[in-house]
Amino acid sequence: MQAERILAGDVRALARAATAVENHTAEAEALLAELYPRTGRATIIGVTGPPGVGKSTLVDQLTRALRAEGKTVGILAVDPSSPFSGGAILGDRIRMQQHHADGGVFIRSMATRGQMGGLARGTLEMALLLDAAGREAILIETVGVGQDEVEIARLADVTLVVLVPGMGDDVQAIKAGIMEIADVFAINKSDQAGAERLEQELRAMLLLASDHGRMETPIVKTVASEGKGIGELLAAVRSVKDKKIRNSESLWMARLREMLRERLLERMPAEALRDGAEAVAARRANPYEVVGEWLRRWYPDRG
Ligand SMILES: Nc1nc2c(ncn2[C@@H]2O[C@H](COP(=O)(O)OP(=O)(O)O)[C@@H](O)[C@H]2O)c(=O)[nH]1
Ligand SMILES: [Mg+2]
Repeated sequence: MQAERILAGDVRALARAATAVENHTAEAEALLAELYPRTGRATIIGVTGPPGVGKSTLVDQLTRALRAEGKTVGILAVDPSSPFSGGAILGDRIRMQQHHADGGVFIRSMATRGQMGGLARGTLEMALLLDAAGREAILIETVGVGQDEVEIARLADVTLVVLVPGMGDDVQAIKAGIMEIADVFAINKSDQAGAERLEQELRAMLLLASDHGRMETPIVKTVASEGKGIGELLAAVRSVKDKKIRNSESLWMARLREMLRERLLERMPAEALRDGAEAVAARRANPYEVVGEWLRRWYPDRG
């Protein structure tokens, strides 16, 4: 019954479900299982980059542009650094208040509770929920380029990496992480000096990596605080998405494989994992036989 209300776009049912998903409750799992067949329609856009580059401002502007087209939007603000939910994103909350009266914009901030990899999983589940609720675009803002963020970026159909002029060596420092996940670069704060140079540096980097087809990665200059370049940015995101759909059987395969793996590991009895690790550490068993034994125990047909 709750599922029906969510599918019908009921915002209050969605909000309640989002809280359940965030808390990983049993009801949330049952709900997601029921909703799952109705997912796979939303466009998921990841927005990542160092703190202060204007990610939230860009998300806000992209949201306005999408709303102007009549599209419904879900926003997930993910802050791995915040020890308590939403604490560090208070400023964003205030900025986003303008959207609060608009039922077409659903906003959630998420923070890790210290569990490794849990953030990526929680984010995927939240995105699935928003997708089932009929949100046409889901914008996921993440800070920096740590492991969690790379995983979260992989959830997205299109990952937008935001940089600003004057980062200097920072571009070099983060390049390893961003090169593999960036589908589109936004050079935000292009009202400030150095935007041209940053663009040249990026193009040079992309050229070096051109064997991966990265040369075609769009670079769009924006001034998010003034709403400049937003149309071009959205167009670049869409063209990348179309290209990706043509090039891959399903954008969903990788992220679902990851989800299945996590679920499987989670369901494994903790004591089995602990006992196995102890046996291997004490050299009473080798890793191969431990895994072999697990497989025989849980998948007897394949032993
Ligand atoms: N000059 C300038 N400032 C901007 C631009 N975009 C955002 N800002 C400002 O940069 C600051 C950080 O923006 P925010 O969106 O919170 O960055 P985030 O930490 O990446 O989410 C805010 O004060 C914004 O008003 C821009 O294009 N030009
Ligand atoms: Mg932000």
